[in-house]
Amino acid sequence: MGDFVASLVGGLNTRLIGRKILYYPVLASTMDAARKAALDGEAGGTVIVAGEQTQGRGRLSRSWVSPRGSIALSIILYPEVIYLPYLVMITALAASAAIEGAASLPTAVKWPNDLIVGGKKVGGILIENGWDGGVLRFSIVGIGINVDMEVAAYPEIAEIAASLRSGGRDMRAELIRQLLAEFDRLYLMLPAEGHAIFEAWRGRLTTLGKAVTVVSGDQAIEGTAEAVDESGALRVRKPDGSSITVLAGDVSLREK
Ligand code: BT5
Repeated sequence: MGDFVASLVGGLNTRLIGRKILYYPVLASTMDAARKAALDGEAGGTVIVAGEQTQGRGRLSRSWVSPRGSIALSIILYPEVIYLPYLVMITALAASAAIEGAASLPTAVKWPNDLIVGGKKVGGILIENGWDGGVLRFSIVGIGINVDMEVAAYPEIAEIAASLRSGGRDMRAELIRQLLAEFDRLYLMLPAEGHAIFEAWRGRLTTLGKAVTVVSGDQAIEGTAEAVDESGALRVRKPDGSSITVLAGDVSLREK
């Protein structure tokens, strides 16, 4: 797999993201490896890539299926606090552009963090921040994208998930390269271009205007997804005319 990393690094011409790439054939989760590296002072922009994960995770302690062949990576960042809302937007924009570029498939974003191809989830985003009291020490941006995955072999996601097909070529390296290059470009536009990034992200969302169910713990609230704001929060209009605003970390969303 040395070749894999060499091909990734060799083709990258970024200023910050992926200047250093660490590849591990097997990790529990790239999030934990990246967190540990950040605590050890690893350089910002360093990317941890796993060949496979044995304990990949999503938000709210959910698990992430991450077999060999799929993409699992985490980016170590030391952002300003005011950058935080934009990280999920940048990640979604970079990942969807990379899927469109490398797999030639139209890709949508389902609020807050699902990458959708043909109506199904091909990838997800997980952002975890390291706080020391009120001080932000680091952020870890995790991205998983299914490549050559036999979705039917995983009953828990068989209905909702889909996978890209590499068709024999090294789509994974190409996809990662494009993703890191676009992430680099967008991240280095902060903070000045935050609003433009927000608008591009909003334009990619399939969620707005749809009937949705917001699930938070054992509560389910029905309504219409009405708008997102620049903090990344979603406003849902309930049938009685009142509205609620929900944050990405807290809820899952079912689109009708
Ligand atoms: C996510 O969470 O979608 C974020 C996934 C982030 C994964 C990356 S891989 C690299 C890094 N290291 C990690 O350990 N994680 C990150 P969430 O919105 O909570 O969605 C999780 C739900 O997606 C699960 O409960 C399943 O229903 C579904 N799911 C699990 N594995 C999937 C897969 N491979 N493809 C599509 N859906 C999946």
